[in-house]
This record gives sequence, C-alpha cells and structure tokens, in this order.
Amino acid sequence: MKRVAAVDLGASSGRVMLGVVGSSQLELTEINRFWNGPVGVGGTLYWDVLHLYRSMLDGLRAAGPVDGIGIDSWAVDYGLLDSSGRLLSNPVHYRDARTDGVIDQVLARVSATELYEITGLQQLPFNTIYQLAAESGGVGSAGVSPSLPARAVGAGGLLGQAATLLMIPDLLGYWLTGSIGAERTNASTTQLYDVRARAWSEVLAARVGVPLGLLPELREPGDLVGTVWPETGLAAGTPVVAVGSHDTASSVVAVPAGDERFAYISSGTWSLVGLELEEPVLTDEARAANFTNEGGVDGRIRFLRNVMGLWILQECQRVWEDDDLEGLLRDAAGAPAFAVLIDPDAPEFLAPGNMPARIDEHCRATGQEPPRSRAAAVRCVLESLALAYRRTLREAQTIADRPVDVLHVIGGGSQNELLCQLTADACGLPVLAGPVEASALGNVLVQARALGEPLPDLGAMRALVRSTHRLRRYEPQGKPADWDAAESRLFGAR
Ligand code: LFR
Repeated sequence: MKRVAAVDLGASSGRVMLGVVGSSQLELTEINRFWNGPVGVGGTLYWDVLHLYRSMLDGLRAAGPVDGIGIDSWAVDYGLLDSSGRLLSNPVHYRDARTDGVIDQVLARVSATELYEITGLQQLPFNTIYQLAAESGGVGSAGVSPSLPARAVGAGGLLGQAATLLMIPDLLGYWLTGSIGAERTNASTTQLYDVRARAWSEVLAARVGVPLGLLPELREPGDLVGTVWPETGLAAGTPVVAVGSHDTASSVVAVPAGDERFAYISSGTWSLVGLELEEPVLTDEARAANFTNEGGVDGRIRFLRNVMGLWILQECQRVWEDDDLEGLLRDAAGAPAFAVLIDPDAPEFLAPGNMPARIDEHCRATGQEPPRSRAAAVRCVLESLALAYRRTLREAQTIADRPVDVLHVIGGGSQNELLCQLTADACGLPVLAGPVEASALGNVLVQARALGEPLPDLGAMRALVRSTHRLRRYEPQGKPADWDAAESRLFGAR
C-alpha cells in the first residue's frame, strides 16, 4: 500500500489530495483546496504562481509524511528561468490577449499542414508555440498597458534573457526539488513536440525562433523528478514523481473503462471530448476537423477536441454573483428545450468577461432572441455544450475509425446531472458519470505504480477505479429527431 500526495491544479481551483493506493484500495482525502484564476495587471492576465506554490506547500505540510508527491495542472502555460534559475516573469494566463493574431504570423513561417504533420495538435490560439511567438516581441501587446510605463526588455523580449522553459507542473517540481525537466504529456501540448519522433521538434523550434536549449530533457510519467529539499519545510528526501502532469492526461488514466470501445469527456472548465488511441491520427481529415493528438500515460494518444466547457457557465455565475449552481440547474431543467442555441466554441467566449452579455450578443448576431431568464441562459449553455459534444464524438469516431459503446464523463462536470442527461440524449449513448476527482486519481495511480504497487498497465488502474468508485448511469432519452434538428439549426445541415 502507498500513501501519496497529489497536487492537482485546475484553471479555477487547486487542491492537494492524499491518496491511499493498495491492491483493492483507492482512496482520496482532500487536504486543502484553494482559489486559482486569472489576475489582471497592467493589461495582462497572469497566474498567481507563488500563491499556488504556497498553497501547495500548505497542503503538503498538512498531509504529513508520504511516499511520494506528484503534480499535475492545466497545459500550455510556462515560466521562463534565467541562467541562475530565477523566474523571469510571472507566468501569463493562456486566456490573455497577447496571442491575438499570432497564429497567422507563425503560419507564415510554417504551414498549418506541416505543423500538424509534426505535432498533431489542434489549433488553439493559446498553444505554447503562439505564446512564445508573442513573447519574443514584435507581436501582440507584450503585456504593456498604455497606462503603465513601458520598460524596454531588449531584443527577443524575455525569451532573449531566458535559459530554461518550464511548464507549470515542472516549475513547481523544480521549486520543490531543484531538478529540471519536461514531463512528456504536458510537453506534447506545446506544439513544439514531434508526436511521432516523441521528441522536441528541432525543425519547429528553429522555424519560430525558440532556442532549442530552452527546452529541457523529456521525462516520462513515472520517472523520479527528484527529492524534496529542506528549504521547503517539508520532509526532506520525499520523492517527487512525474505523473501525467497535464491534468487531462491524468484524468484519462482514471476513466473506469472495461474495454477499448469507449469515449470520454473530461468535464471541468474545459470539456475535453474524444477517444484514447494507440497511435496518432495525422490525416488531412483530422487536421481539417481540428482534432488534437495529445500524449498520454503509457504512450497512449488522446484524440480529442477542446469544447469550451463549463467555463461559460462559471463566468455567468461570476457576473450574476450567484454561486447556487444546484438552484440554477434545477430551474434550467424546467426551462423550455432548444429555445436558443450558441456555438460554445465561438472565440468571443474564450476570454474572461461579461458572459451573459456575450451570449445575448451571440444570439442577436445569429438571429435569435436572447434568453429571457437565467434559467433560459443556463439551459442554452448546457444544450449547446451537449450538441458540441455530439458533433465532436461523431467526427472523432469516423475520423479515427473507432466505434464506441459508452461515453464516460469524468471530472467535476460529472456531477452536473442535467448536463449528463442532455449529453446522453444528444449523443445517443449511455453516459457513465464519475469519478469526480479523476485527475487526482490518475495522479496517485501513476505515482503508486512508480513506487512499486503492482498496477502493471492502464487496464489494471482502470479496474481499480471501477471497483472502488460508484458511477452513475444515464440512458439516452427523448427524441433523437429533436437533436438532429437542433444540430442542423446550430451548426448547419451537413
Ligand atoms: C484542462 C486543460 C486542457 C487544455 C487547457 C488549457 O484543464 O488542461 O486539456 O487544453 O486546460 O491548458
């Protein structure tokens, strides 16, 4: 039996969980939970990385002695270190506007086809490659607001001063242990990683002007990062273990699937909708449909697309100053079906802001009456998400030629009963909901294996999740024709 701590950082909250993993045991206890989110300063959105570090240390201290520590977080974002190991700037939030228009500038240097052939990644404006292009100056606002005096940073921006790039979990791991490296699943989200060669892409780095030396040596999930050093105030010498440090990689480890014929939605701030494959699919069809091939634990590929997710609803709640999600969902369940529909992936929903007003605007622009009540707005968001899931899953199955029998919904969104039912109805598939803390479970499972627990493969880990967690099943209900009609209304006839 192993006792390990999972540090699991999502875009809206972080937590330290204590995991106990044995041959028929898999238990998680929450030690602490802390706020996370964008902090705007001088026109740039940052992460408060020292708050995350301090909260992580608080949680690890409170967890007491453990056999290992593993860290996972959202992807794509990074910190730059100078040659003495100092953090050059607070990490910028991927929802910052600095990457606006940058995709086109990068595509002038490397074609979309070549980029996809090498990396297999979906085009998202905030992929690390675009953030680095914005960072190197010449594009975007470089984070300098007109109201704050600009200070010259020299040619190449901060990139010119940087010696090392560390993704967020690697940065926190460095602060815990002093050891530098790049965990593979998170590296695979940078769009600077060659998915077939399983190495950093020298070609792309050169093409976009990222010095190869910035990119540390790759590590596998399960490798030892290092051991905790005394200045942290934690038990010195505790092993820090690389896990699937991209939260979605960890969460897909914990999909309680019994065989290969499954799809998943990792449901939280984002909805990551897709399949698990053995090999990447790099066809023109996959590229045109903007599917990603992110690296998973044990060499698996997550063939998926990002759907905007519960972010839209979270932002509505923030603007409404209403944290009674249950009440909102109860009212939405009684609101008329298919009254208004939005494309949740429209670019205007990406940045933080007044989401209810943006929904109204989107409705007007698409010839619809804006929702008249909060219940109607919530219903609109959830039905629109369910339609986006349906479209994504159908395309994924066709493009990857992998039919599925069941859809696993994991993560915080698996508790949203209305969304789970709408998802089952829209996709015409049974939904199995849970576990809620999927990324923390994937994190502790990979650690426990690395520390010697007999969990030979993903199948064994998933069987343990299945036997220790209660799942909720939703059968498709309602009329499929209603969803067909709603889909062609929203996305046009196909
Ligand atoms: C989910 C997630 C997604 C990634 C997005 C931005 O938390 O990690 O997989 O696309 O955040 O990093």
